[in-house]
Amino acid sequence: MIKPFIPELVYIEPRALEFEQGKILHDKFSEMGIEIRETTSHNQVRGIPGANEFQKYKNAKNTLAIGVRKTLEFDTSKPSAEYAIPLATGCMGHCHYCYLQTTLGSKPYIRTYVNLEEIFDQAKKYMDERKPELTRFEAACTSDIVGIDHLTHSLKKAVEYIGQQKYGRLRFVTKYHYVDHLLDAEHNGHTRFRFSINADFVIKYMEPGTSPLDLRIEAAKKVLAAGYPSGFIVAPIYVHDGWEEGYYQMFQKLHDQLKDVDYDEENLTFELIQHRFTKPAKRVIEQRYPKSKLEMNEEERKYKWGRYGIGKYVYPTETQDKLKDTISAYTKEFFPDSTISYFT
Ligand code: 0TT
Ligand code: SF4
Repeated sequence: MIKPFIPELVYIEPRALEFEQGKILHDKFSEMGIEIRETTSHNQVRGIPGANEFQKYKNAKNTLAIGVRKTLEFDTSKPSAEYAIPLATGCMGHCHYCYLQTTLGSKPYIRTYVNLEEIFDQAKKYMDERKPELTRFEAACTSDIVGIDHLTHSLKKAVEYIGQQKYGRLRFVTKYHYVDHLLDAEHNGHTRFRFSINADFVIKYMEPGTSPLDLRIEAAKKVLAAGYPSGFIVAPIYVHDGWEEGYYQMFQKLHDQLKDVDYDEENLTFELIQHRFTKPAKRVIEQRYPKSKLEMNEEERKYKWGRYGIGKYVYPTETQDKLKDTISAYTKEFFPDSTISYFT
């Protein structure tokens, strides 16, 4: 069975020790007997071991850098939220299709930020600008934050901070089941806790290093019981032999496992995201996961212009409609009172 993430190597910026969180993390990892090295900047960690690029990439995913977040301007995060809240960057998972492979470029190591108060103050500014409209913050744009939070508890602090904010909402998504420390957080119903789910084929062949579906659903049950507004992200929706059956079984299983939990289905959300890739991503994926079953054939896709001029390949309109209609119908069949937030 998969174990909670423990880094093999830790880097720390000297400045991080000026923050409470930095000190806590430093002491924790030194007590755990993990090697801690100094780095001048969490953005430029050097010397991650590895005989070749492949080894270096693997080792980077087991390396944690503790630093001070300097860019306090938040990215936007359509369609899931107004802003991306930066608590961490990087992930120990090895999902073949993951967009972090390209967005993090040559820096796939995991970073956690210790200046939480500054980050929360910035969030407050965004909330103040928009009130009385609610402002939603997505904490899972640049990492699987739940997967590392058993070590840092920064997500838990964010949940409790947003719990106090009349005009703020927090959300994140995960493929991990290490949720226990988050169950007693004072969320006040302001955090939407989502789990990423997929057909067996996708999980089996394309999501190494993540928790199996059964454990994600078990964790979702605990989260529902803890009163969190919850949801599921079906992503990436990927066309493969027998996909209709595969996604149907996924919904069937989800329904069977949730049916004895007492929760408000009207407050359950589903987000549907079709598979997409960019040309640069395809090159990186083919290098890092050469045996992957993930097919990225431009001829079978539709090109969609994107931000910063980097377009992505999505499914052709007809396939998109089929995916959207089919998965929406399953959602309605098994969870008739739930809401589908979007298909993208
Ligand atoms: O392949 C990933 C795709 O999934 C992206 O197009 C975003 C999308 N996505 C991911 C989504 O629609 N809903 C989500 O909840 C996400 C998990 C979070 C998210 C990430 C989002 O909603 N919008 C985004 O723009 N991102 C990413 O954050 C993309 C960009 O790299 C970064 C900063 O904006
Ligand atoms: Fe990427 Fe999420 Fe997989 Fe981590 S769990 S590798 S963030 S897709």
